[in-house]
Parts: sequence; C-alpha cells; structure tokens
Amino acid sequence: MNIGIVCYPTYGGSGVVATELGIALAQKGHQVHFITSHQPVKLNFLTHNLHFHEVFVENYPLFHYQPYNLALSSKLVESVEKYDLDVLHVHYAIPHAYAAYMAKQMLKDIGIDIPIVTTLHGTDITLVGSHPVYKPAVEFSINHSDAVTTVSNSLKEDTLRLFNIRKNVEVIYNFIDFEKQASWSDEQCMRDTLASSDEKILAHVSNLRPVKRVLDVIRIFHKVQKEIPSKLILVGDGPDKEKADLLAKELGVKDKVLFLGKSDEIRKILCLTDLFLLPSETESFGLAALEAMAAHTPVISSNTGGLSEVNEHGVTGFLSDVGDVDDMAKNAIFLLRDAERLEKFKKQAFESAHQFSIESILPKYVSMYERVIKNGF
Ligand code: GMT
Repeated sequence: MNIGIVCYPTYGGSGVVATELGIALAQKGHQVHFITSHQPVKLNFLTHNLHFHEVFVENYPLFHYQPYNLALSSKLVESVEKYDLDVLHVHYAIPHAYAAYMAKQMLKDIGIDIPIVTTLHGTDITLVGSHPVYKPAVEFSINHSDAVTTVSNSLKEDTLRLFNIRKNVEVIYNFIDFEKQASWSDEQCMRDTLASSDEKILAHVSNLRPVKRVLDVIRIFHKVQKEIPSKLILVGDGPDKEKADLLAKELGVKDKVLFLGKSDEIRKILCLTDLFLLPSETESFGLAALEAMAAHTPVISSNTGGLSEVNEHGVTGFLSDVGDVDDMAKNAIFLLRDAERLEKFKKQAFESAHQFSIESILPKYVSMYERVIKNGF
C-alpha cells in the first residue's frame, strides 16, 4: 500500500506512535509518506520505503496566525496525486483530521476518493478538542473520517461522551517494538554514573506540562527519599520545569534531582531506573508508562483515563487517585524497600508490556487500511 501519515513530528506521544507505526509499515514493504511540518524526530529517511514531504507555510504580514491547515490540505492533495496514495492516516485530530477532510473534498473534484483514518490520541479529545472553540470542527472531522480509532477504551468512552459521534470507533492500543528494546544490552547501562550502589533511581519522562503534575513527582520523591536512599531523574522540557526546580529546592532535595532536559536516550535512562512515576491529571494511554514497563521498570501512576489499561494495580506497579501523593509515595516505598518484591514487579511489568507488542498491534492498522480502501469505511 501507499500510505500517507500526518502527525506532530515532535517529542509528543502521538508523534512517536505515528513515527514508529510508519517505520514498521515500511519494514513490511509498504511505501510510507510522512506529510508533516518538520522531519519526525525519530525518523531516519535513509531507509527503504520511507518518504518525507515537508509542509511549508508561507508567511505574510497580514496573517496574525499562519494558515497551516491550508498549507497542509494543499500538500496532502499534491502528495496523494503525485505518489498515488491509497490512504491517509492522520494522528491527533487538531487540525489534522480537519485538513484531511478538506483535502479529500478537493481530491473529489479531480475524481480521486481517498479514505481517511483518524487516530485520536488524548488531549485532541479531552483538554483541547472538547473546548467550545474547537469542538464543532473536531466533531465534524471525526464524523467525516472513513475510520476512527482511539488508543484506549477510556479515550473511546471520552470521545463518545464529549462529542456527538455517528461513526464506529475502534480501539487500537499503542504499541512497543521489543526488537528495538532487545538491541539494548545491560552492559551499556551506566547506573554508577548517576547513583551509588545503595541508592534507588526513580524517573519521570514527559513534556513537563501541567497535565503531567510534575510537582507531584517532586512531592512523591521528597517523601520516598526520606525512607529510601534515592535519586530522581526528570527527563523532558516544558512549562513546569522551573516550578519543579523551585519546589525541589524548597523541599531540600535539589541535589538528588537530575534534570536531563529533552533526550533521545530514553532507553538508556530507563535501563538504570528502578521505578517510573506518572501521576498525570489525565492520560489517554500513557505511552511513557508502557515504555518504562518494556524496560523492566514498574510504574507508580494515577488511575486517570487509560492508565489502568496499561499499568495493572499490584502487578506492574500501583495506581492512586490523581493528587494522592501520600498513597503514591507509600506504594513507591513498599516496592523499593524489598529487593525481592521489586525484582518481581520488574519482571511482571516487562511481561505485561508484551500484550502491546508491535506484532500484535500492526495487523490491526493494516486490516483497517485494507477495509477503508476496499469499502470506504
Ligand atoms: O501528553 C502527551 O505527552 C502528548 C500527547 C500527544 O498527543 O502527543 O499524548 C497523548 O497521546 C499519547 C500517545 O497516544 C498517549 O500515550 C498519552 O497518554 C496522551 N496524553 C494525554 O492524554 C494527556
């Protein structure tokens, strides 16, 4: 198949999923065309079957906001025609599903009917998409997609609750490529560069936005380190970084918290991590939790959204109510203070992550593409 993929080519979870999906499809022999504003970060285009078409936005002084939607729709039309694309898969509804709908209508004028698959990722439905400013356009573009998927059952429920949806919504979970994980050996894991042998290492990886509740991460760690000698690694960049830094200073744990900034070396960091913290306000799936589990790291998380579909309470880690830092710290200490228990949870987290292996998820997207190409739904 010739597949067009539209996504945010940044560090966000939806961009990571779209990129990994494209790479896996290309490895299976499909021609995959990324149509995005920049080259997706995890993509190496010196690979067979992968193509990149950059969406340029022409600046003009009259524009207060640059019309990215228009530029994307035009690029989609051009790419579908030029590369004979069979299907367009758009990740994150805003504005991708809307731009794809426009492209579809333009293509109809020249006798091409391109099916659109829209994958909803989370905040395009919850925090942002359901805001009255965007809701009518988001609802319209979901209803006019040929197929719609969500990354968890919880997000499907949110979509049906918040919008008037007339389409069938299919859940296709996010996934992990264990082959890539396996290429990582423990000898590469330089734990002693970050902590002494008697210290445990906790980690949090995110874009440090308020929705991730990074201050809760610091508060949990503050309680944990009173009981267990430990270090905290914070990976990512975002608006709450400074607040987190200040709170760490205020609580007197600044010297035990390492801010690593944005990193392409998540696997390297996870291999030396004992426990992953994800106390988010809302989380449709929690790809970061799955990545941690796939690297043998149990997860202490909130029980919001789709997190309970990924992190199994008492098996792969523990879940608590949003904001309940006492409970999260209690669970973290429970795991960290008993070496045998921690080992058991590490093993269980790794095993449980296998239900989300790329081998089991990829065929679901492929059969969805085949269905929409054949039937238009
Ligand atoms: O919240 C983020 O980290 C970014 C956001 C995105 O769309 O890039 O993530 C959402 O999509 C991820 C991939 O499907 C999910 O794993 C995240 O749970 C989801 N984030 C939220 O729902 C807040």
